[in-house]
Amino acid sequence: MNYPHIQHEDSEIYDAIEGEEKRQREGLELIPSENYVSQAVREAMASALTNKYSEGYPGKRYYGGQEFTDQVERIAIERAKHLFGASHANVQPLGGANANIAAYMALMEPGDTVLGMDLSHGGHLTHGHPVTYISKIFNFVRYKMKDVETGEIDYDALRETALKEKPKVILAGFSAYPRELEWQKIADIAKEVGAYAMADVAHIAGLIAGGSQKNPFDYGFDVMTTTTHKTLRGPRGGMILVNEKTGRGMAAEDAERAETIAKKIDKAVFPGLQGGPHMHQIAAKAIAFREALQPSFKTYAKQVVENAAAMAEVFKAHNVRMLTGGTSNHLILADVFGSLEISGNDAETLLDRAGITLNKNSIADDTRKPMDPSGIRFGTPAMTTRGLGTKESKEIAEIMIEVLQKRDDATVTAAKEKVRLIAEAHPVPESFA
Ligand code: DSN
Repeated sequence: MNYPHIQHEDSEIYDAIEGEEKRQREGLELIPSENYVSQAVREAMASALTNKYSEGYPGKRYYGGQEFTDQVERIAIERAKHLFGASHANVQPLGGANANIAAYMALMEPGDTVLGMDLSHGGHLTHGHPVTYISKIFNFVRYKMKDVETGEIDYDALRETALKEKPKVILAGFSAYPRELEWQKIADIAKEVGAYAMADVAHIAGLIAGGSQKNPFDYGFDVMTTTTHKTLRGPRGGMILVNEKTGRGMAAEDAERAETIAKKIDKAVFPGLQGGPHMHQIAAKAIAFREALQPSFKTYAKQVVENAAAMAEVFKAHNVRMLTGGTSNHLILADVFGSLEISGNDAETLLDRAGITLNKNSIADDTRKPMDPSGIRFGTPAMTTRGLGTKESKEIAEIMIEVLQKRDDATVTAAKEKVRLIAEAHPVPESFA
């Protein structure tokens, strides 16, 4: 993309943007929550829609001049519903955190309880980490994995906790869990204790949309929250979806229940939590949803999972411990401190020097500090967008292991050149239409 006006008017920012463009072009992006969007998505983000205030919802706004913004938001809503089989979509959340907070506000009163995944077992900050304000408003209790070597969730303990704590919401979702959840078991427990079943699918939304992972709505979940910029490959943003086919009662009762939830969610997003929606971002979401509705997105989602499995194979062959023993989705959590005697932070820095970007990550019940934990987390959504397949995935995993084992300058320099050649041979595509 060219930025002639920025270049002419603000060279400091221009240099930083150019630097980032080059970094993304020449390196390999393995942060599992990142991706490359199409030029069409980027054009929408830079469009005149950024100038507009549109508080409210299509047909019911607090400002004039909404002819085109209404059109954009209605299209985004319809595509989102279609993509996930939802009865309602709110496409206004500015990010995943906002989507989660708005969903909590819609489904609960202050002081109510949420039963969610333990944060050190793959949950997310917005699932009630003590550093967040939301943790002071709602009461968060936890479930965990039964066995960190297989990733199996302790569903019996989950049920017992649900019976004891009587949560208003059972939250299923994660930002560092490499396996698929048993959605049905969680939905059944929610039904048994009269809780809402909420899934935070931020990491796997694209895999669900592409048919490579199960859709929680097919198992009776009430609400899904997600970001739009991870595997879904859209602009940075969030979204909340509602399901009317929960099977909790007769179809008409379920539809009424879903409608009530939908109204509460819309109110919670605006005016409850946010002001004017970012209409340029909503247009970009609509474009990404259209891209995800194409048959080629199914191929993409399948390849993301196959590439992650190929990388896990290499790590396994080198006896590097992976939490849950491997992966069934797009990400891998490796215990590099336990297996290679290098901390997560040092591994991140070393691989950065070799042109491979990933993130340090705590592992389950980590005894090390979050800024220098035992693990690294990496994944395949962005590299798969570049057209890399299982052969290159294995090659990259081998490069990573060699760098982490040897750590000397010559190895890092040689790795960086290999990475540059792989990246050069697989430029980021401009279009997925
Ligand atoms: N920061 C995101 C991630 O990397 O998973 C979650 O919000």
